Amino acid sequence: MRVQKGIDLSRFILEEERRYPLASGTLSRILISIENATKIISSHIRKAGLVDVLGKVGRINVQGEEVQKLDELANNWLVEHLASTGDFFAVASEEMEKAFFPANGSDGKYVISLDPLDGSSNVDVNISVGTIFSIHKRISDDDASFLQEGRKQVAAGYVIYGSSTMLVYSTGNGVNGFTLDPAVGSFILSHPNIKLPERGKIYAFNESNYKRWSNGIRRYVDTVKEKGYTLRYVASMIADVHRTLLKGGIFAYPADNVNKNGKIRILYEANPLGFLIEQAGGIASNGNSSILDVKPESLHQRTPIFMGSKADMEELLAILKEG
Ligand code: P6P
Repeated sequence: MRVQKGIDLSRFILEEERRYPLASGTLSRILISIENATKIISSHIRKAGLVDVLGKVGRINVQGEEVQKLDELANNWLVEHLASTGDFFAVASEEMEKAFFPANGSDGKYVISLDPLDGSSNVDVNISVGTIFSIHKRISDDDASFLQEGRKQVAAGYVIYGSSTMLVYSTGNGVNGFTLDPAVGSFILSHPNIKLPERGKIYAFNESNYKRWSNGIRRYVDTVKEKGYTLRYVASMIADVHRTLLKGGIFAYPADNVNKNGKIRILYEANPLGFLIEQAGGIASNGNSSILDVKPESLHQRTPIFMGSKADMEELLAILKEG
């Protein structure tokens, strides 16, 4: 679809829907409900230091992590907004141990997996965080619909609350980025048809884990350091992947002798962000195969993850193959 900068997200979504005469408009309505919920989150994050939304709730979530106040608020705003559409049979979230089945969602055609506020521990120190979403078609009357391969996502995207608030998403026809204009409260197309550079001289690995990595990972990092690559690591996946989408290079969270299955969750981190990376011409892998071909076995399953520029990823995967 030919797109021009400056159109707002709502019009872009509706124009994209027009390409599918059989479209019922449900997916468009869902994307607009995500847009509205994330505007509320953005507004609260922008003034977090002034209102009582910083700090911890004093509870540990299903991940074994301290729940931040904004985690809980972001989850509640999103789930309430999405449940009210009646379009979701079920909602899964990093913040909820089990899937939620909205009362008015019994005829819902979709299920959605959410990371309401990825990297939330960074909010207190004003580092970028984000909301990540992944949408699949409903194929069952239970939570098995969430356990589909990432390649079957009908839409995936994120909102990054950074120096500006941006929504980046794909329905399988490329990746487009929209910047929130706070003056008018609309997301405006600012980054049409995002394509990853073929190579980027940036590696985003938490190198403090070096001693815990396999020999292959260490060999790759040693290689890129020799080639003069720059290390950039925010410890907020959304920020690291957003930069990778625009500047190239690789974001990775490998398995190590502490996180034996990796740290990143398949359903609401690796799959949606991997979908965008592959839609933008990059590669997203668990080290052995495309992450989008992995069939998850549980809602909060973790995975080793490597995603980024095609040339860099091919070199990494070749080194990992050597063992
Ligand atoms: P580490 C945030 O908690 C997160 O899930 C990702 O956003 C981020 O990439 C990763 O963990 C950071 O983990 O162990 O490097 O601090």
